[in-house]
Parts: sequence; C-alpha cells; structure tokens
Amino acid sequence: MLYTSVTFSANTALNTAVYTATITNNLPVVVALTCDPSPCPFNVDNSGKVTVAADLQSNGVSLYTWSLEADDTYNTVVSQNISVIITDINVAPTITNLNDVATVLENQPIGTSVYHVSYSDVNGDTPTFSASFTPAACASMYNIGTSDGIVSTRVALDFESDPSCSMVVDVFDGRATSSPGTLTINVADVDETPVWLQAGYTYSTPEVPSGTALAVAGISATDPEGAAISYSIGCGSDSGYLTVDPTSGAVTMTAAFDLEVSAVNTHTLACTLTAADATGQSSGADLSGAAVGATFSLTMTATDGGTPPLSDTAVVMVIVVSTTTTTTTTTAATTAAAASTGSEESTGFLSSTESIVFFVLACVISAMLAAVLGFLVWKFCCRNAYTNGATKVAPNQGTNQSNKYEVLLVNIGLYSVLLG
Ligand SMILES: [Ca+2]
Ligand SMILES: [Ca+2]
Ligand SMILES: [Ca+2]
Ligand SMILES: [Ca+2]
Repeated sequence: MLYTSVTFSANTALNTAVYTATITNNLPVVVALTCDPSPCPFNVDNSGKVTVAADLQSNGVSLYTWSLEADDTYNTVVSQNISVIITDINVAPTITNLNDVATVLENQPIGTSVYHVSYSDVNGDTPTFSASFTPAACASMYNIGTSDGIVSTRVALDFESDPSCSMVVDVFDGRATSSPGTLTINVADVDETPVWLQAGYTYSTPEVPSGTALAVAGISATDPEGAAISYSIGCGSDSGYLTVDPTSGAVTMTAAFDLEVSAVNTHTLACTLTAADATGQSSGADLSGAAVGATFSLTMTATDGGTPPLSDTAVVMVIVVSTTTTTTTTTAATTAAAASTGSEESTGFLSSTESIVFFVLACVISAMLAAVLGFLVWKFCCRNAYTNGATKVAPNQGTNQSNKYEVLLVNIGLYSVLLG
C-alpha cells in the first residue's frame, strides 16, 4: 500500500530511511524513484525503502512529489504521486530596518545607544549580528551587540574629527546569513568649550613695576568650533596685581608686588585663567572632559631680601629704590657682595628715572649749601684775619687760631672740588 503523503524534518540525517513502499510481486523487482523538483536528494532500494541521500537543508526545498516504479522485467508498476513535506527548512534571517541613517550627538557617554538593527527569522533561530565599518577606524568608535543588534558608542565621539561612519550589518542564524544592510551614522556638532594649550602655566619674575608685560609663554586656548576666544583672569585674594588681555591672552602686572612690605622672599599669585568662546562656553560645560580653566601661578622672587643683606653704602641707592620697592638693612661689610650679585637695589635705582633725578637734586643742594657756608666762613673769619695786617694773629689766641683758619680753608677746598 502506498501512502499519498509523508512528512519529515530537513534535519534528518543522511541514509536515514524516511519511507518504505510496499511492493507485492512473485518476481524480483527493480524500484526507481523520481522527484519533482529534481535533483532528487533521496535513494530507493529494490525493497522499496527510501533514504536521505543529500543535505535537505542545503537543498532548501520544503515540498517534493515522488513517483515510484517497480519493474519485474515483464511489467512496470507506477505508484500514485506521493507528497513529501520537508519541515524545518531553514530560511535565512532578514534585516528589516536597513538601509538607514542614524544621528548621534558628539561627546555622549560611552555606551550611548545609536541604533537598533531589527531582523526576522521564520524559524525563530537565534541571531548573531556582525558588522564591518568604513572607514576602518570607525570600528573603534561603534559596537553592535552580537545578540541584540544594538549599535552603541565605544568612545566619546568627536564631530570635528570623525563626523560620519558607515557600517554594513548582517545576521547569521546558525545556518544562513542575511543579506547585508547599511547603516550610516552621522555625528551632530555640539558647541564645546575652548581647550587650553596647556593645563597650567608657571612663571617667575623679580619684582617689577606696574604695567610690566610678563612674557609668559604658551598662554593660548582654541575653540573646537573655531570661535574667537576671550580671556579673563581671576586671582581671588591676590586680585589687582595681574590682568590678561582679553584678545591676546597677554598677562600684565598692573600693580607692583612688594615682597619687603609683605616680609617674604617669594610670593605666589595663584590665578585662574578662563578662556571663553563667542557663545560664552567656558568652564564647566565641556563634555569632552578637557581642562577649561588653566591654573596660572606667578611666583615673585626676591634678590635682596635674604642673606647677605645690603650695606650702608647701598643706602644711597635705597633712597631711590624705596620709591618703587624697598630694601633691607645696612652693614658696610656687604657692599661688595651686593654690588657683585647685581642686587635688586642697584638695578632698581638705575632703572628708575625718578630716583636718578632725586639723587642728583640732593647732591646739588648739598653742594650749594656747602659753598654758601664756606663763603660765609671765609668772609667773616679768614678775610678779617688777613686784612688786619699786624693783628693777623690775635694776641690772646696765638698760633692755635691760625691753625683753625687753615682747617676751615681745607674744608672749603673740598667743597670746591665737589662743586667742580
Ligand atoms: Ca532561519
Ligand atoms: Ca568635538
Ligand atoms: Ca563641536
Ligand atoms: Ca565653542
């Protein structure tokens, strides 16, 4: 008896018997099998047993029509058509939402979801997603979940350097791979804060007058969007000593810091420079995590406040120096040391026009006073002595009086030298 229909799985192993025809004849027969469609992935032996002869999954055919023939050399018997239903034929998964375009903001946290690739599989197979990237560097920026198809970020994206990536995605169901789909990912620009060339700047200077520009190297910030930068400075309790040019970033000493007044050898002005772009992006909003406030330390160093102190002789200079800075004390023994080390007072005196004028003025006045005094002494003492003739030497004073006049003349001579 022949069946009109038979069903078995496409996963049936090779050589497995899936059907046996019942053939009744008193002579040996030769049995043949034909399949529609062909080729036929089955064998039949002369007993009528049909076995699997090829991988039914690879064939991908879910329905055959068989026809069997039995021939005993005298007669040929043909069976009725037999419907063969192959179950579990795998169908490759299908990606259902590609090709497509996704957009993600730059600087989002690592792991931010960008897109969810969806698929279908009529067999309900477990999918495995994979992707290739163009340019290849994008592989380090994006990841696709192998089991869920979620595309996410691997880094904080940067619009300015990597604005777009493309990825080709496919899904494998364990036996077959889907057709590929393309996902284009565009990074959207975000207005970011300026970035400093350096995280901090340190500069040392001796005491300098107000208005001195400080040659601090490298004070510069750039804006990712190319906006103009505006610089500002904040020094907290040290405010007032430094300003920054809002356009160039140049730092200027706007008030002289006097180390001696503060009784210190060094003082550090700890300030914070801020660079702002045209849209006001400055501190606290930089999603990229870059430093936005550069710490600026200005260390003032003293050259005279320590050991050895300056000498008495240097007091001449101190008069002047005190108009801009001050100096310390007085021991004659250190004059040479102060001069040889190029002390601040020497440098300050020579560099100050006010000081030079003051000093010269003092010398002139002193000389004039000395000249007047000498003249008066000469007029009322010496001239009388010489013009009195025989009374040149006073009887009651003897030679001692004459010696006194000579000393005074010597002094007058000295003042003349100073005036000359
Ligand atoms: Ca499948
Ligand atoms: Ca950026
Ligand atoms: Ca940007
Ligand atoms: Ca900006």
